[in-house]
Amino acid sequence: MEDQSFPGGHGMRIGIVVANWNREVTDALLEGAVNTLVEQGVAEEDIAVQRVPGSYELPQGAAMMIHSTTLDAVICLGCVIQGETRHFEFIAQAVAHGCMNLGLETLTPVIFGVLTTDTFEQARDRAGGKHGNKGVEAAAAAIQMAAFQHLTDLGGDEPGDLQ
Ligand code: RBF
Repeated sequence: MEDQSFPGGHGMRIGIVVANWNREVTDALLEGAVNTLVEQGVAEEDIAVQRVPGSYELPQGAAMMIHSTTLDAVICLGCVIQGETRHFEFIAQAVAHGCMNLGLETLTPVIFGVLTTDTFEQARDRAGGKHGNKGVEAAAAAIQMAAFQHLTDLGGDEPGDLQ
């Protein structure tokens, strides 16, 4: 991590929900996310991974995880590719809103790690290709938000101190 004051994930318990659609891409996102969590100090046994059929099911899968186990954050990983029909906008909007609403309702950080691209190639480029791996960024966001929540739970410093 470039940011030396990045909080680190020691002692955190993180859930990851992964969509099976476009699995080549979502597996690469998962690998990037898990590697980053471990690099940042999250114990492998504290990373819970669950699979759902498609991205549309991600918020529900995340809700099930939050309500069935104690988690510091949940990462939703998926890949929605623009097709010839309007499914793309319905699915992408539903997942984005679902993740946001779940995070606001439960106050468990819910991280949106869903690629929404025009082509499969654009998605691959962002899942371990020339544009990096968005799973890595999702994991970093999860740790940062979990640390933010711990600080506020303790009534501690201002959130701005977490940069
Ligand atoms: N799920 C994805 O994660 N990515 C997609 O690109 C995707 N495309 C879909 C296209 C159509 C026409 C349909 C009906 C579903 C698609 N899904 C996709 C699956 C969706 O997220 C969900 O799993 C199913 O609609 C079942 O609720």
